[in-house]
Amino acid sequence: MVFGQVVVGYAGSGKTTYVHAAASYLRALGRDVCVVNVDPAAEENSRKQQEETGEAHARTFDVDVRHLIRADDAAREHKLGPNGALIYAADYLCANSDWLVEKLRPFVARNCYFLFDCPGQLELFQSRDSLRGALEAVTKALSVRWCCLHLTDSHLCADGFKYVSALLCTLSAMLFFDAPHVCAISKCDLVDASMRREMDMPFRFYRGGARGDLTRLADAMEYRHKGLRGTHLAQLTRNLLELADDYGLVSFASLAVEDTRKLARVVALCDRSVGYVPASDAEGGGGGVSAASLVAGEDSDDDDDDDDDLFDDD
Ligand SMILES: Nc1nc2c(ncn2[C@@H]2O[C@H](COP(=O)(O)OP(=O)(O)O)[C@@H](O)[C@H]2O)c(=O)[nH]1
Ligand SMILES: [Mg+2]
Repeated sequence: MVFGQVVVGYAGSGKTTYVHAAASYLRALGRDVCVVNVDPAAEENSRKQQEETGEAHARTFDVDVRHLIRADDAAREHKLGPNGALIYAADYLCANSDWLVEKLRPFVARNCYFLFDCPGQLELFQSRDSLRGALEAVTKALSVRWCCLHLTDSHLCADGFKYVSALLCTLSAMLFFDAPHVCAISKCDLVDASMRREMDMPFRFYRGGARGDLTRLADAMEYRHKGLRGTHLAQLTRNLLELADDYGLVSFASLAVEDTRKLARVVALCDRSVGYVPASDAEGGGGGVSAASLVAGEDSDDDDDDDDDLFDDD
């Protein structure tokens, strides 16, 4: 049995940045990692990112589905638009999932921990003939135990409606990924005073997700958006928040890739969700950080956003 994370979330939520940061962190702890790109359209993204950030090199993957099929090639060959090409490429990957299985097999033999960087288009996972089918084939052939790490960009918390739709997106991923789920709000380092002022509730509330009374957000939105109260939209928003609350499914860890403590906690939550005990923990600590102790920290205290306390007092 080998273990891994399937990292999903909207485009731009920080998946690619996270998988590389997590891989560096895990390798520094002495864990063998295999980073897999499952996005046939990823090159365009990484080129764009290189231009934006001035990075010298595109980030590399140990296994890359673009060596099997690239969305831009599919677009050229079959005269498809960007969305059609992506769907074609995902279906092609599913039909040729043996290719992926064979590419991953040597890493399974090394007992690697897998980090799958997925496309932002979650609809590619809704059909069994698409990326979901490819993942199922890998799981079956190689006995991988996954958790699904779902990233939600922190800026979505600054708009109640966007937060509600992000919650729904997270819940919908839970429906079609038959695996334990870990949810994190990414880019928490960008939550500054001005973003907090835009939020209807203290930032901690959004991270707490279903652990708080989510309908308090509906109250706050109705207070802020004059004219919302009594409308169908207000009722729908409230009902959706109640639904998320009732099922108690969603709560978010906080993530900022440059913050090793936050990164380590997310990794530790993923480990715990699949029952993975890193060798360093099993042997009583070793040189690494104990996943169990980090998760215990997460459970016992929201201490990783000290300034939230200041904000709450405002
Ligand atoms: N400030 C900050 N920026 C981040 C973080 N994670 C990702 N980003 C930036 O968010 C943008 C989108 O990230 P990317 O990993 O390409 O998102 P993806 O489309 O989900 O793979 C890039 O410009 C990243 O540098 C983070 O933790 N903090
Ligand atoms: Mg990406």
